[in-house]
Amino acid sequence: MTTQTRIATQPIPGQKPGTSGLRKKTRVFMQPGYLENFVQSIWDGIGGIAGKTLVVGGDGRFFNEAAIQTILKMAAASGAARVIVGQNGFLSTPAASNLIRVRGADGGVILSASHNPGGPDEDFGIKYNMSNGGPAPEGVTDAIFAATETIAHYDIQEGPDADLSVIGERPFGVMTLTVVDPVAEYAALMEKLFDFKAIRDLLKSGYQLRFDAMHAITGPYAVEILERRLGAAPGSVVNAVPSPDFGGGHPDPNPVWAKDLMDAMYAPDGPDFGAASDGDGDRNMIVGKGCYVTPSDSLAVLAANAQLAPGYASGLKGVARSMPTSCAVDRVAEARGMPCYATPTGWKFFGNLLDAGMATLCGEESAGTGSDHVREKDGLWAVLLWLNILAVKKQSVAEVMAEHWAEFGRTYYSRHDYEAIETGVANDLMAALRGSLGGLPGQAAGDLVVESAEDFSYTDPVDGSVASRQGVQIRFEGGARVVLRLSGTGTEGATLRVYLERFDPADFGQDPQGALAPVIKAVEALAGIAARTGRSGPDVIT
Ligand code: VG1
Ligand code: CO
Repeated sequence: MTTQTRIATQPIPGQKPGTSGLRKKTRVFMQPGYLENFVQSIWDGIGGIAGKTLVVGGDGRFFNEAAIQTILKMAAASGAARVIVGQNGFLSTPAASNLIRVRGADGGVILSASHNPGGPDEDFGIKYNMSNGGPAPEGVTDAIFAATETIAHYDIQEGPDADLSVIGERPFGVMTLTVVDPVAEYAALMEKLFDFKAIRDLLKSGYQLRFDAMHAITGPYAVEILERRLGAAPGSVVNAVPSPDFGGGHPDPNPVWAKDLMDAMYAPDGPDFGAASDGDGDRNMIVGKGCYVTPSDSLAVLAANAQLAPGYASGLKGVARSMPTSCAVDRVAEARGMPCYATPTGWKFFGNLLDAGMATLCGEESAGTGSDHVREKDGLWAVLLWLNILAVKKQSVAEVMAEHWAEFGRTYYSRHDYEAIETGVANDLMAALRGSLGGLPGQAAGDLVVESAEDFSYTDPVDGSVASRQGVQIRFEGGARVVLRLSGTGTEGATLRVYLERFDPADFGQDPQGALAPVIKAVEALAGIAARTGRSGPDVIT
């Protein structure tokens, strides 16, 4: 027996979605009514869910299944027709995006705090995706936030939890619950896009591969695709079993948090190809034997070579990058005569370009790359596209990079993060910098001279919507650039991100931090980071 109950509630401050949904400490989400208020506000913000079909799943972190049970009971109480859930509540972010699309769902709820650690004292998150499979655009997240500010009650079904362990279809209250294999439909899509035979032949030839799933959601996907379908040696996928706290680590695929993989790849007898993905499976890191590929360079290489994979054989309609991502891909686009768009940080800004057929490939410097096959960035997809390219070119990762730089030049790039700064200090720093922009052009900064300075504003070429204050962008004479913005995914204080780049047409062998030293000095002169924050250097350098 199930009964619907209407529970009186009141607005809870601070439920404003950031770069990628609402992210808070797990204990905040576990407070009575906190999740319920936000979920009801999603339903209210999108105009109700009566008669609709939703996809629901998450990255398996602590509180994942409990949150899904609440969402199912709230979907049933608000009259949803059907909810499709991954077995045991598991779905990677790109797999959820794919399911929304292939099942013709009206939308989906994805539970994840992505690259942030998980556990009772770490982070949790929730976001809503639209019927195209992509993150809700700002107009929708604004409506959801507005609903959180006026909420007076939520509806929930009482009674037992749903059984998510058994695949199949059954009633749950008034709606139908469909529990699916989280991997099957995603793996089928990958088989359509890539030349599995060519990759299988490469792996059969003694090629050594190591994929670090970082105890996160991609483990089951990578084991099925890389080991079972493509024949990588058993054990090639490491840390393959998802754990609620990611083995106590940061599921963030970069040289800092995936240090074990980096060490293995730089060992004398290391594997030929290494990769890692993040908590919810939408980010990727690519590293060859003794050769780390920055995400911005990876995007450029994929843009230059995607046509070697069957799914992209007819070429790319265009490419897009987030504004702080390096301009390496712009050079590929220019050489190949394709349009290249620069959007604000966050995947939601790519959706319209992909839907309109204006871009095929998109990417962010934060290790996210993807295409129009879904409407999220996709970690395993990037790994498979790389493997497909390597299988066709019959080159090592280092050879591919050398050839790429020889053709397009090298854009040295790095991101410096200052984490958990006091919010007031971070806001003051950005405000002072914004206030100074008008006077900067022509001014010296360290050994460089400012060419232009702006607070980035984006007008969506499809629907005309405007996103302003998206980060300070300063260009220097001679082609260097720095971007400063505050993170929108953190849960403690503020994180200042400083994105540094310098183009070099000829000298490809430098250490990136050395190559960027003049830019680092210039940004210190302009923003006074050390003096304002009291920090002697960044907490994380990627
Ligand atoms: C970060 C990255 C951004 C990415 C976002 C979500 O945002 O910089 O590029 O889209 O995380 O990634 P911010 O606001 O902290 O800089 V994930 O893998 O959450 O889905
Ligand atoms: Co992620």
